[in-house]
Amino acid sequence: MTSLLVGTPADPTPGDDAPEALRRGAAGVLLSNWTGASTVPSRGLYPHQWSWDSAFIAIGLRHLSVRRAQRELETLLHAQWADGRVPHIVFNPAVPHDAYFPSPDFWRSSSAGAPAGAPGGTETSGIVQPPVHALAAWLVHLADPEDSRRRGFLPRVYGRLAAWHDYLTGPRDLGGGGLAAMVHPWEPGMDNSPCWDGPLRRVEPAASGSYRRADLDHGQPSERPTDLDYGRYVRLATDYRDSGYADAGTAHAFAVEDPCVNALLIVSEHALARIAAETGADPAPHRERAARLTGALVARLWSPEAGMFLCRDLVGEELVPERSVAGLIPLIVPGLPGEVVDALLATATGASFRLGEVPMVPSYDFSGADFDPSRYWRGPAWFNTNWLLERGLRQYGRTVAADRLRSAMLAAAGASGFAEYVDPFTAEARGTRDFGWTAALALDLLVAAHEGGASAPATGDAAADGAVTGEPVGADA
Ligand code: 9WN
Repeated sequence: MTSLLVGTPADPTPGDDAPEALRRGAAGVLLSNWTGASTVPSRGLYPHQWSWDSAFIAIGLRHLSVRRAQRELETLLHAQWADGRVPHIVFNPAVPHDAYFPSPDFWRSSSAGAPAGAPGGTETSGIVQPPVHALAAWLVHLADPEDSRRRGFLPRVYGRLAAWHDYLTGPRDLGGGGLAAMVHPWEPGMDNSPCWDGPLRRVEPAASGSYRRADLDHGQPSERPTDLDYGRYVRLATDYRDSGYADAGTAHAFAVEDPCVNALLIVSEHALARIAAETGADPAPHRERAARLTGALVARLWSPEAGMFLCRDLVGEELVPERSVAGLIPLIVPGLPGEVVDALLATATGASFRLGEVPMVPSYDFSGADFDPSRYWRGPAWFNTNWLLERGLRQYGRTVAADRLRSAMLAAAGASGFAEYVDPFTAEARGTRDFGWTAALALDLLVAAHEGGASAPATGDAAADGAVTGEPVGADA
């Protein structure tokens, strides 16, 4: 197992074997969740390949095996549809259909016709997840640029990543304001966020006897979405499927612009500019698109009153007043106006999120009416969102806060058995254990801690995109 370990080991204090134990534990999860072509988030609860999970997993896997990390992303990208969408699940044909719901016979991707055009030979879902992939591809490249060049990794993925971003900024610009919209609560990756309660109220749930929830075979009902919400998820997915997965020219009962999704799109667009330059293509269109998206993000989703970004409900045509961690994640976006950065940092450290006071930032406002420390995306702290915040803090020069968050995450990852998420007050394990991105991102933070910064090495023309390169663009306040 350890033969897959590459790079310098973390620098343990004499007599302290905690970093090495954590490294071995994280590596063990990634190795046992590997299926031969990709990594499952969890052997029990999520036994297929998930889109944004795979991107986060590749970011950690690159420290164990660059080739596996490349393969992880390429397996996902090979399931890309003709219209450019990257599906949120790629199904493993060896796993029985009743292991996860909705299964391939629900999505029927192989019969989705033009213009969506699912690939032949692979069963997938028909919705998407946040675009972390170009960022992941760039970080995987940086882990061993020579091997990457020798194997032609970036030239192989560049076209698919560019088509993915074209899909999000084209057919998915449902609001017409330049941002990508999500048409199902599973798409922004924070399924059960209170941000969706208002928009979901308009949705008639599917009849409860028409499907069977497989998630309750593994998760505690008190930690999972309610049956009412699940019925609404099923209704929305059914209607989207029955429209032929059409984006334009069809009525969407649910359509939202999410700040985390769009912040990730911007950072990935900066990464795409790097990838373009590395492969001999023109980076300028990507830089221009990143700048346009940044302007649209601030114009459409920034709320000076809330001191953070909010989700926009495109059906109700209003900002959703709920404060979720998604609204802090734009800290990863380079070049935000100074007053926006200052307000975001004040909100992150204030009563709603208590950065620096609690071990990890919660998924939802501590003082919100719907806060619940155990229920899915309604309060618990997740490792991927905290990893993003850690990079954002570091990008804007808040090194002390970033270092403190990193230490807390490393402690929580190990102590929780690489839990899917943790109680935001105590960091006690919640959800499933041996979770892929928790292990991967812990590994990434461990390497970064050893190297004394963010985990991606600096590459030159930095200050414009610190979250991509890991270089700070501000100073500790
Ligand atoms: C639906 C796999 C996924 C994550 C999501 C998380 C959860 C699925 C579910 O698990 O969503 O996609 O069944 O609840 O919310 O972020 O990608 O880990």
